[in-house]
Amino acid sequence: MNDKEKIAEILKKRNSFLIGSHVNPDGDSLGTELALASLLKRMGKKVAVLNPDSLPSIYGFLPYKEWISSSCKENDWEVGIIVDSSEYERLKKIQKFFSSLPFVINIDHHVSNKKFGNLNFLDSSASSAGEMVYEIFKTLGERPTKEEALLLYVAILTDTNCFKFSTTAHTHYVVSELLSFGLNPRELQEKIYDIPFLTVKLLGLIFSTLQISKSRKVVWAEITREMLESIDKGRSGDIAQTDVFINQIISIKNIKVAALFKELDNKIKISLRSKDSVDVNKIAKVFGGGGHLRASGCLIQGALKEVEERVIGEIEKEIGNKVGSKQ
Ligand SMILES: [Mn+2]
Repeated sequence: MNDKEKIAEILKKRNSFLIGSHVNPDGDSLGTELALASLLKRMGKKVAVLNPDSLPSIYGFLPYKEWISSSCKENDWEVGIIVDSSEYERLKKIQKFFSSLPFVINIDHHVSNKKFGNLNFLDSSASSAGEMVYEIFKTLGERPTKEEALLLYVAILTDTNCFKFSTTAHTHYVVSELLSFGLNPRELQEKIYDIPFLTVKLLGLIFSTLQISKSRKVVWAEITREMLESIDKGRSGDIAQTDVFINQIISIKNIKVAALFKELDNKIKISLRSKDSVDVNKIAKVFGGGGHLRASGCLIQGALKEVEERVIGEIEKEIGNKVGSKQ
């Protein structure tokens, strides 16, 4: 029996399941855990879903989101199922609800998974945990409902950033099956990726500050307080979704690193993204920040122009070192 067949047997035989996932929930963790919870409820099982953090507002349209909570009174669950989490510690404050359970299933697609479960169903070639859970539906011979298909589609859509990353022929095969259950892909993409009018206006101002370094490998842009005030009249402050801007400028052809400098009260918030192998986590660490290899950030005290000069200098130095070390 392979891992998904073993999981299918456990889902059939056991009666109560506690499902959970990582901090900062995303489309994959939410879609996967809710689809699995819905399937188990249809099979007549007792199910609860736990997340350490609350639901981001863009996922407010997901069916069954009201099932998610951040703690539970009972501790007599027969099986714990943890999805989309490379290590136990990613569960933060809900970890304690799983550590006392007699059996834990770990379903994940991260290369770095620590195999913390009693049963580990791992596939680093899968685009998302959602793609893997669809395999469990198939193994059980269960056709997803329209709501379950929507949840699994959202999981795959968001983890591949609209099918740009980690997408294989198998991913498209699963998506084509999910769409056949009556989903409207354009409507779902709009709900997740369309941005508010004021954000687009601000994007216009930010683009006008775009600069490129001498090496033509680094691009950067600014969000000043003045811009935010002129667009938003100080109303919400919520329009500067940094991810939207930085994801736009990292898509510029032939560059390696993108930086966005946002003016706060007496500090500058810097977001960094990279393509190829430049480690922006290392650069952020120089300034007391951190994050991931290709996405990280830091906070620096000082005036905008002076901070820009220091950070861009450090990025150019890191790119220079990389080129040097290859020779
Ligand atoms: Mn994922």
